[in-house]
Amino acid sequence: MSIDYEQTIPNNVNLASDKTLQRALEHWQPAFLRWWGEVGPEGTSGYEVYLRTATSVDPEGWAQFGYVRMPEYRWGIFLNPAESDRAIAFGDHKGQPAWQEVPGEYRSNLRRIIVTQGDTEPASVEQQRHLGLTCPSLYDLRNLFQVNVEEGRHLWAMVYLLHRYFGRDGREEAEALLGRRSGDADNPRILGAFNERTPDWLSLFMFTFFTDRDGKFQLSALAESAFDPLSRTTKFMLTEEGHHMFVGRNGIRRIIERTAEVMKEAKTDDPMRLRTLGVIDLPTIQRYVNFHSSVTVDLFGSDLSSNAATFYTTGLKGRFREQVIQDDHVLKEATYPVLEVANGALATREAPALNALNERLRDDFMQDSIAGINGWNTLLQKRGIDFRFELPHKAFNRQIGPLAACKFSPAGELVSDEQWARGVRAWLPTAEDRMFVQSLMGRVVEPGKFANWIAPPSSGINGQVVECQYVRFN
Ligand code: BYC
Repeated sequence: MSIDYEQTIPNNVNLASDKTLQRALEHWQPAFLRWWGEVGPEGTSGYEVYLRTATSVDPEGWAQFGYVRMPEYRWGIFLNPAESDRAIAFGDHKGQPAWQEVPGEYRSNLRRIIVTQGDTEPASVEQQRHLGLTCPSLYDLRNLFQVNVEEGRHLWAMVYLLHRYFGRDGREEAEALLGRRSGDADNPRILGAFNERTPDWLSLFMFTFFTDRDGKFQLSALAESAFDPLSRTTKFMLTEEGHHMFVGRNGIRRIIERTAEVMKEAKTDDPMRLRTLGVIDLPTIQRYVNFHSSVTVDLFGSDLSSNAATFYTTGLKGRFREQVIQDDHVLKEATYPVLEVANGALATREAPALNALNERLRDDFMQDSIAGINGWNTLLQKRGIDFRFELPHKAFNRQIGPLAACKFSPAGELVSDEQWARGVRAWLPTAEDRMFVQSLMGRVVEPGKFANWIAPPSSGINGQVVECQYVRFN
C-alpha cells in the first residue's frame, strides 16, 4: 500500500523524503489500522466526530477542528521545534550538547523507556473501548473519542522514535506494541494500571484525572532527556495531555455538581436515598478516588530504584521541571525522604536522592492531584455541603514498592489484616458500588441532553454550543 505522506500523515519530520521511515510505516500503518478496528472504540467506524487534529506544531495552528471518521483520522508525527545548542541539564553528561542520535551504550535502556511509555497509549484505548456505548451525552462521547485518537497519536510518536532510531529491534518493538492487549492473561500491557478495566464513566473520568496525570509527570521527566528527539516529541505530547486531564477534572466536577444539586433539593446526604434519586453519592466517589489514585501512584515504580538512578545519571530521564530546580543536577551527594515502616508506624528516612527519583516524581504528582481535588472541594463549600474529598495517603493500597508489604488506611495508619478487612468496604469501591454506578450507565445521544447523574459543562468545545451535534451517527 502506498501512502500520500503529506496528506495522510501530517508531520514535521520530513517523512516524504525519509525512505527508511516510509518503509517501516508502510508495514506498520495498516497494522495500526487493523488494531484500531479490532480493539479501538467499538462500532464507531461510520461515526463522524467533531475532533481536533494536530497538523503542525505552531501554537496557533496545531489544533484543526472538524468532522472526521475516526479510522480516517490523520495521526501525525510531530516534534517540538529544536532548540539551538540545547545542552544536557543533568547527570554525568550535564553541560554537553544534547544527543541527536542514540549513544550505543544507552540504546537498550532508552528503548525500554520508549517502549514502556508507548505501551500505555494503545492500552488506554483498549481499556476505553466499550465506553461509547454508555455515554452520558454527545459532548462526553466526543471528548472520549478525542482522547482515544490522541492516545493513538501518542503511540505514533513513540513508534516514530523506534522506527527512526532503533533499526530492526525498533521495528520489532513497534509491532509488539500492537500485539499486547490490556488485561490479557498471556500478553498483557506492561504496567499494572493499564491492565485494569475501565468499565464505566466514573472510572473513565478518574482514569483521565489520575492516570493521565501520571502521563503528564512521566512525559515531563522524559522532556528533559538528553536524547533530543525524545525530549521534543514528549514536549508536543504534553500539549495534548492537558485536554485529557481536563476531561477527568471537569467530568468528576460535573458529577459532584449534580449530586450536590440533588442533595440540596432532597435535603439529604443519605447515600442510599441519593442512589434512588439516580445520582452518585459522595462517599462512593471518594472510594473511586482512593482506588484510582492508589493504582496510579504505583505507576511511578519502586520508592528506591537503581533503574531510576541509572536513567538519571546517564541523562535519559530527568526530574519534573529539572531546569528550575535549584541544586547541582547531579545528585551524587543529595538525599531525599522516603517512607518505611518502623516500630509499627510509618517513618521517614533520608535515602540517596538518585535512587529515590521515582518517589520524588510520585510526590510531585500527588501535589498536583491535591490541587485538582481542592477545586471540587471549593465547589462543595460554595454549595454549603459539609463533605471534603481527600487524596489517600501514598502508602494506601500499594502493590509496588516496599509499602506493598503492609496494609495502610487511606489516612496512612498501619492496619492489621483484620482491620483492613473491616475497613476496606469504606475505602475501596465495593462490588455493590460498581454495580450501582454501572446501573446508571445508559446512552444519551440527543444533542444538549445529559444523563441524570452528571451536570452539563459550562461551555462547549472550541466555541461551539453545548447542544452541538458533536457526533453524527451514520
Ligand atoms: N506495573 O525499579 P522499578 C501515560 C516493574 S502514563 C507493573 O521500580 P523503574 C498515559 C518495572 O518495569 C506514563 N510493573 O521500576 C496515561 C521493573 O521491571 P523489571 C507512562 C511495574 O524502572 C494515561 C520492576 O517492576 N510512562 O503516559 O524504576 C493514558 C522494578 O521496578 C510497575 C512511563 O511510565 C507497575 N506499575 O520505574 C495513556 C515512563 N512499576 O525491569 C498514557 C517510562 C514498576 O524488573 N517508564 N514495574 O522487569 C519508566 O520510567 C519506568 O519504567 C517506570 C518504572 C517509572 C514505570
